[in-house]
Amino acid sequence: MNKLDELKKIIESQNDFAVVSHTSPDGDSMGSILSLYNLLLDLNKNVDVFVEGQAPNKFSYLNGFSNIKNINQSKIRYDCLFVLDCGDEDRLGDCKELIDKADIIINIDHHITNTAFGNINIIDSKASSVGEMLFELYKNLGYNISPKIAECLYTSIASDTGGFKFSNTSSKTMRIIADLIDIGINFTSIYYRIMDLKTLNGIKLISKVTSTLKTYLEGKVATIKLTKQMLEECEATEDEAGELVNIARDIENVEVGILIKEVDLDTYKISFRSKDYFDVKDIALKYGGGGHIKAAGCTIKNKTIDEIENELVSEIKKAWVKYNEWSN
Ligand SMILES: [Mn+2]
Repeated sequence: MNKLDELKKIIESQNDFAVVSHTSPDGDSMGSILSLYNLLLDLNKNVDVFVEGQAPNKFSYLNGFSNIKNINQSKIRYDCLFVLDCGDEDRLGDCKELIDKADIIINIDHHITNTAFGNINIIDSKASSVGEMLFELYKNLGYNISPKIAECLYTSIASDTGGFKFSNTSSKTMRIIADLIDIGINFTSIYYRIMDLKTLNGIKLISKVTSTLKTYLEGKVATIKLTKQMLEECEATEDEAGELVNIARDIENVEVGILIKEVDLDTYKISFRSKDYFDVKDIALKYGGGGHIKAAGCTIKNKTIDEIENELVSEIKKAWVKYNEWSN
């Protein structure tokens, strides 16, 4: 039996389902789990959907959001557990105990590092998002994608593609989006909520962080800083402000943007972003971090915030000799 038939048989023959994703769920996690929650309800199944801690309020417009449970509200046993957008069992946090409570584990993910921990593993590292995979899966299984489900899937795909601008956005992604729009969803409102809407405290935090802006190397490098005190003063969490490091990168003529974030006493997390060509991964690697050419990060301890800033700028200056751009 192929995986699709096996999956269909499980969905049709079993009754008690649980659905979960990784800790600190993002838009893809939230959209994926709630799409499947709504689908299983449409199929008249019993289904519990779980998030560790508080589900991010940003996604409260999704149908089923208010029915999300914490692990202490789970049943003793489930016939089947769906784990979505989660590379390994440890990323489930305290929801990991669901693994032992379910007879069948179905693992659906797009992380290349997925450990295939399920009884059935559907993994596609080329998919932009789990939302994109689920759209195809629901279609191939012959299930109806209601507007409620379509809103969830749109949320997943728009989130993981950064609003359809990351390189994981394929023509297939956009065809799926076209189909979701045809189902009849308020995509402008959803897009706005995911990409642009911020809390007042988030904006206050952006204002504080932006006031620390400095530029170096003829304006090609920009740094900004985030301290614990700023978070306390604004009563904001970092994600209420969006991707802060992008503020530095997105300045005209800046090639490298750096965010230096205080996480603990004498411990700082550094995020690097480059715009066109500078390999920031090389800088992060020097400090035991890693990442990609245009997005990388590392942690630096036992130095002051100013020492870190000066050191990073001089490392970047040294590395820059390999780019002809600098001699212009
Ligand atoms: Mn994802």
